[in-house]
Amino acid sequence: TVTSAEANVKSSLIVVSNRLPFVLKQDDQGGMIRQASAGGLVTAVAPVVIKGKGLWVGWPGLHLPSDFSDTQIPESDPTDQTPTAGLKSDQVVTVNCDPDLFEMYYNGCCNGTHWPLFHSMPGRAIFSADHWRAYVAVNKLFAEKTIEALERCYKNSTNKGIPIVWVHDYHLMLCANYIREMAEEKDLKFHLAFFLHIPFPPWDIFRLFPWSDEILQGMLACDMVGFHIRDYCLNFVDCCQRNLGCRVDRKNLLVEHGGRSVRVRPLPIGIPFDRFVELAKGAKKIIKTKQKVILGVDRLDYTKGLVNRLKAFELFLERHPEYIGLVNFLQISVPSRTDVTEYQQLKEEMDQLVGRINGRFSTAIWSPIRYIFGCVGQSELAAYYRDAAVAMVTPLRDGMNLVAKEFVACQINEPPGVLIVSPFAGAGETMHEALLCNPYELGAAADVIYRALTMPEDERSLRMSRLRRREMDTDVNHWMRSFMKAMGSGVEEDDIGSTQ
Ligand code: ADQ
Repeated sequence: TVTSAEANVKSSLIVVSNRLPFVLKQDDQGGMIRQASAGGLVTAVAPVVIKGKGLWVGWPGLHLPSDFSDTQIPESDPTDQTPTAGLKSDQVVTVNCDPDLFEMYYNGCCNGTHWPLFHSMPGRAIFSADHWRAYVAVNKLFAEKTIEALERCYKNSTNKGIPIVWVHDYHLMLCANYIREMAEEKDLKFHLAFFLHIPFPPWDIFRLFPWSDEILQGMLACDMVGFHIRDYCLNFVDCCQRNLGCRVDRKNLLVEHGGRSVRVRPLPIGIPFDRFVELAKGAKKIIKTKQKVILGVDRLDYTKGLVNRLKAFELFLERHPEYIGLVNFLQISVPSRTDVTEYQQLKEEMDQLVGRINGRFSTAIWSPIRYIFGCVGQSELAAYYRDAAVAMVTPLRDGMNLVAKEFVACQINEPPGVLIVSPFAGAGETMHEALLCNPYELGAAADVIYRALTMPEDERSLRMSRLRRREMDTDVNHWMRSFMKAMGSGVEEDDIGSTQ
């Protein structure tokens, strides 16, 4: 008999994402090693895949030889403690693709077109038919591999429930449609869902994409389509009605398509809250100055509003020279998409801006901005989050933004610090007790910095305790449960992993 938590996962989960939850690397002996990744998404999703004997379909982070077989994927290292350690190699389906085609799909269509367009920055988007063809081809390839995963799932699993296929993000918006077509030919039964991690733009932006109908049809092949917040759901519903002429129900968030009723759901993602609390409790102190620290942590991406943030800080120093020598801005930027020109230009712009502001305000013993360009470890990050007086999370546009949530989780000291968040991030919609700051309006942003630095202790405590309570209650495991519930699949508490 099947006992314990496994019995409670009624359906196997097949996750389809651009990247696998680990990367494969060639070792010195010509063999292959698995290097785990520890993001919050993986932490929550991997245990459900593992326990339900599901599978994960994705690109392994390197281009494999064309004769590569998934039987060559190594098992995880016995010392591996990460959530994917229990994912057996036969639960993984790699997508291997011609490097030139992958480049046009990934840097071309995904990051060159969809990323800026979906963040409502059409001026930065490149519209190329070649890139689009590559996107179509790679989405088909992912769909073929998902069918392989479904067949494997039927063969291996003892679960009686119908498997759930869960496709992730803007890289794979066409995939569900191909999966449905290919599966119909083979008479495979499954539930199909999609989740978008970035915003879904309003219709007048979305329609600029020459193949926008195909994108909608791709997503509408699902039984359920999830977004972080209701506004993105409504944008999507609106586009389905205006582009495709679908019948829609805005109140209940339903779209009729192909004789089916597609559910559209807000599913705001959370973080592994308890894990960040533990990290913050154990992290060594790094910030040792008496100066108050204003913190920024982001991928170096033009959507994150880094240039505006530094300019707002410059204006703050101009208006409040009494803070010279008393406050530091610490910006930690992790390099991202470094082979894309837009990102190289942003790096240069940031380097110059930091230099200019530091040159303008520095004294012999103090400089206003410290700028770390690199990835910092989780424990170090927790120490910065814990000891900062203010966190500025001010993207120009952002699906959710996990940094805002990680900061509040790590604010374990009394009195706590202050969170400043942009209303144009999903987090700005849900984290009501944060100070709102429009990053486009530099004067107002400078005033918000002043307000954060001068906020009375009791107000800081009240705001932070409410923010922390909400993030604790709606952590990433809550998100995973909400997804399974929205799919109508019973999952017991035990099946969603502990995040510590
Ligand atoms: P991202 O655009 O990557 O995610 P975000 O949600 O902020 O943005 O997540 C970034 C992650 O990277 C955080 O977990 C953070 O700790 C980490 N990170 C950032 N800078 C770092 C550094 N210098 N060193 C180490 N770690 C660093 C996309 C969407 C978001 C959405 C998420 C999840 O764009 O809007 O919240 O997916 O759905």
